[in-house]
Amino acid sequence: MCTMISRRNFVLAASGAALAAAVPRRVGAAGTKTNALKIPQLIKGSPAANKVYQLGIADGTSKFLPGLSTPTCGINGAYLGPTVRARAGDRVTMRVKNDLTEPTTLHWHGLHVPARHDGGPHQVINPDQIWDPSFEIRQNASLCWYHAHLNEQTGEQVLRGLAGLFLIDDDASDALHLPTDYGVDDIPLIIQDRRFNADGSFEYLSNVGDIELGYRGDVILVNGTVAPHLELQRQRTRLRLLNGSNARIYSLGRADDAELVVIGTDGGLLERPVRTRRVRLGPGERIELLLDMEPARTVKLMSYPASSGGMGMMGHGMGVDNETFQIIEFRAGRLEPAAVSIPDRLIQVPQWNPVQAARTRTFTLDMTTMSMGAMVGPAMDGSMGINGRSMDMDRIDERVPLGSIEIWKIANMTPLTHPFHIHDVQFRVLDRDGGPPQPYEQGLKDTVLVDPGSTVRVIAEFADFADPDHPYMYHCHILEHEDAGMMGQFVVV
Ligand SMILES: [Cu+2]
Repeated sequence: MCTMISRRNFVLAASGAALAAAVPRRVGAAGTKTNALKIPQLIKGSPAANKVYQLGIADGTSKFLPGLSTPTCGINGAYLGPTVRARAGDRVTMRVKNDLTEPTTLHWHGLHVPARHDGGPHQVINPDQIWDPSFEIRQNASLCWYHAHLNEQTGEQVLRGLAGLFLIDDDASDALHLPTDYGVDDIPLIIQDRRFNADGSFEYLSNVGDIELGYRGDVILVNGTVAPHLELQRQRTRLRLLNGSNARIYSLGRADDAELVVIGTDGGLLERPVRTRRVRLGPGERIELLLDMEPARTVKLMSYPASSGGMGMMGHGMGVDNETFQIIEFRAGRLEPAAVSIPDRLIQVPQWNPVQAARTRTFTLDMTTMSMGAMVGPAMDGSMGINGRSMDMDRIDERVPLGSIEIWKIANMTPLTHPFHIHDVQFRVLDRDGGPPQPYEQGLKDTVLVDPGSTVRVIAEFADFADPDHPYMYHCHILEHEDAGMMGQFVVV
């Protein structure tokens, strides 16, 4: 059973020195023994005009560390959930049963669905209840995901395991003959970091930095596997990565320093493959890679300090995420040849011209205990917010006219990088401090990293679902920040 901790009751009174000391143990490979990567079960829904997916949320027990059991939560299993696979144009019903002893929600992160079906903080599923939203898949082939989104409890429920992948296929993607054989040459990788107590349970909010910096763990899990390896069966493998961590930002690269081949981001494929030595992936973001393997080789996917690899960035602020560690090791099995070469062009990514925008809204991220250049505090109410206000379930912050194209300008005056997520839409990143986004960010996205002192502009069309009564969320995807109030609500009207 998940313990209830109200973020708002957690006293935030840290000095800079206390926070520096609060950065947890360094991520270490726990010995040299590796484990075969677990692959989440794939569910395709009942083969009817309306595909029904059964998702049962329950408590469970997982084994991550030798000789220890960890109380966890999962969907159709002890930890994490199955991969939902659907197709653009499908009508789907998600039949979600809550067998926990506490309320939860399930949000379809990245999906364009009516707000009342979005699974945000207002769509509470009480214990023993079934919630069965039904919607049409109206978007590009992409790797989306689902996770708990209960107000002030998201961090802990996701930490315990309430997350899974949502794969969408479409004709344009199929025509490219990219690898799509799930678990064979199309490999999901949910990257998370966790800390453990001596009894094997997850350690959470034990540390003053857990809220202000966001939770960091010293053990990396991929699909719930500690120190994973995977033996590849094809010369070419598609890797679909989700940063499912509460707060950690990864700067991904190969140990041999060869380039990564990026073909997709949050909301679908890029226009053409991007070759780069580093990909920065914040909480909630996804990336799709193609990995070509040669016989008898090993490829190690690593995370590096943010400022390494010629990224020309300052890092994520406050000295966080500046470690080097392994995520997963790929080994060459008996490799079947790839059918086709990597296409030069992938898809036509929708884009909107800034002159089409009806208006620009500004969202300034606030941490009342921190400001640029100096630590101040203790905070008046220990809260975090956007535009000077903390999340209020009863307040609608923005009203967006149906069908309008808008620019949302996200300004970060805090000393930490924040991943900003908008529900309902897939946006394009226009610019970061007036300069272009990274090449691998130039596709449809729903989450974007905003660095300290930086301003990012995104553009989106708010189509299809007007509803004055049910809001969508926008928020920081550092789950501890979201739970502390760095979230707001908009309605499409
Ligand atoms: Cu944040």
